[in-house]
Amino acid sequence: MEKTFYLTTPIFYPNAKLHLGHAYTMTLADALIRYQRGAGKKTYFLAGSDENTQKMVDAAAKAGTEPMAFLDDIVKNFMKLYASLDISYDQFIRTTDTKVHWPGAQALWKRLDAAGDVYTKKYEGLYCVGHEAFVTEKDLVGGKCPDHGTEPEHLREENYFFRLSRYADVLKGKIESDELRLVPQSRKNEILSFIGDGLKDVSFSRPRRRGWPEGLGIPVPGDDSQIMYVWCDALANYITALGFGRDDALYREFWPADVHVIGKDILRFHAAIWPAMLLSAGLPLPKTIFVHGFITSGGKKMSKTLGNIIDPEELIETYGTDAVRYFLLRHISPFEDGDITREGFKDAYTANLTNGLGNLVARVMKLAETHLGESVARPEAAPFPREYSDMFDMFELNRAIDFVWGRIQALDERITREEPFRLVKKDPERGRALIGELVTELYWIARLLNPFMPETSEIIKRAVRENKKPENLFPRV
Ligand code: ME8
Repeated sequence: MEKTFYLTTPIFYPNAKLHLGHAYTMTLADALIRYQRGAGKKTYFLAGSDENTQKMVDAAAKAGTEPMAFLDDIVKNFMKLYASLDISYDQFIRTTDTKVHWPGAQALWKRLDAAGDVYTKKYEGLYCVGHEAFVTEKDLVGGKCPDHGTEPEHLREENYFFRLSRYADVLKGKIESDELRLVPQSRKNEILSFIGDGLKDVSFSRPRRRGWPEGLGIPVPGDDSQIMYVWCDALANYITALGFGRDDALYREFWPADVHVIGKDILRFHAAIWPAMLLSAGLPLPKTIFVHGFITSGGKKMSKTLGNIIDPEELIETYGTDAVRYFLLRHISPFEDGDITREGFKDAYTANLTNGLGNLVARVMKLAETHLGESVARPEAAPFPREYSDMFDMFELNRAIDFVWGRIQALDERITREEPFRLVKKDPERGRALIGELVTELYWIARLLNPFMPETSEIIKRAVRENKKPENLFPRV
């Protein structure tokens, strides 16, 4: 069995605060990595921000702040949100980091160039700043980008191009054979059909922008008048963070990535452009790309532009970190879009956390505290049930947490059926044995909950260790 596990997340644009959609990506990623850690792997979890962008410069101008200060501020907010969500990342990479990120991005560029895959071309086209990508007339509705509601800029430039077209066939083969595995199957089909139509070479640099501050945008090696296209720059983060092009100890240990976690909007960048760059550079491809759907609110993609944002901080303040993690992981399918309403959230909280798990922990630990002299033996090192592990391997995290809830329910039912509170009075020895079994099962539940609700898991484990009923876990809201 492989001993290491490297997981990456999209480096989000720091042009606005993150919303529940971003929180969703990070929570899925965190549950996956905690599972792998619990299963004994040496893990590495990367997060970051994608900073060399026009949209950030625009947002800073709008806020009346100097761009670099604006960035620092927003990045602090990213980290604050990750802390309140209990995201256990190992590194936060910033693409303006000239020491950590730039050497590797430039080294990668040089490899593409050496492979003969970089050439210059005069280009004219429509550029959507929202997407940070060229778009075509047929992507527009009424002359505007339907996702961002903005008119694209007309650009006429001389750029460096990347010979993406060259890799279409190889890529297709690798995706078909699952050498580069795409999860779920529907995304695999989608990208195969996209690649099957042929791939066009992509513009990979931009002329250095007027109005951009010093330190924004990675110079193209050998041509200071150009900076790297933001996606070329951003995708490289997955290896530059490991020290590619500077000090590659981590790179040697962890690359290729076990999984890139992404949302469905950035599939083409990750499953076409990025692996083609790696092929061109002669580097190994990531093993899996796991593509989740969108969080919608009122049936529409949650997004700043649409103004239907739910602020994760606000939910965390009201319900607590683990309640938010619980909801995102259990009540949203990782493969499809899922709608979130504040009412739905509250109902699930009351039914499954306050009345469900919280109540169960209180009942079992009250019995233990009252009737057991000492704590019970704990199933500390037993391997996870096969079914549960398989669900993680398939990225079916909602099913894995359903599995835990199945055991919560079964334990509840067992208490109702076997009435330990009566039995312990009638036959103390058998009663205590039964209570011991209930506590052992509760400990199992805590272990299985760890990837999803780490703090709750720890509180339950401690309660069992100390043989003491904990404080109310999920107070009524
Ligand atoms: O694309 N539901 O950054 P970005 C679920 N910088 N997930 C959502 C979401 C929603 N409503 N809205 C956003 C970029 N996301 C690039 C990435 S990676 C080398 C560069 C999440 O800030 C989801 O993970 O636009 C999506 O893929 C990502 O945010 C887009 O983030």
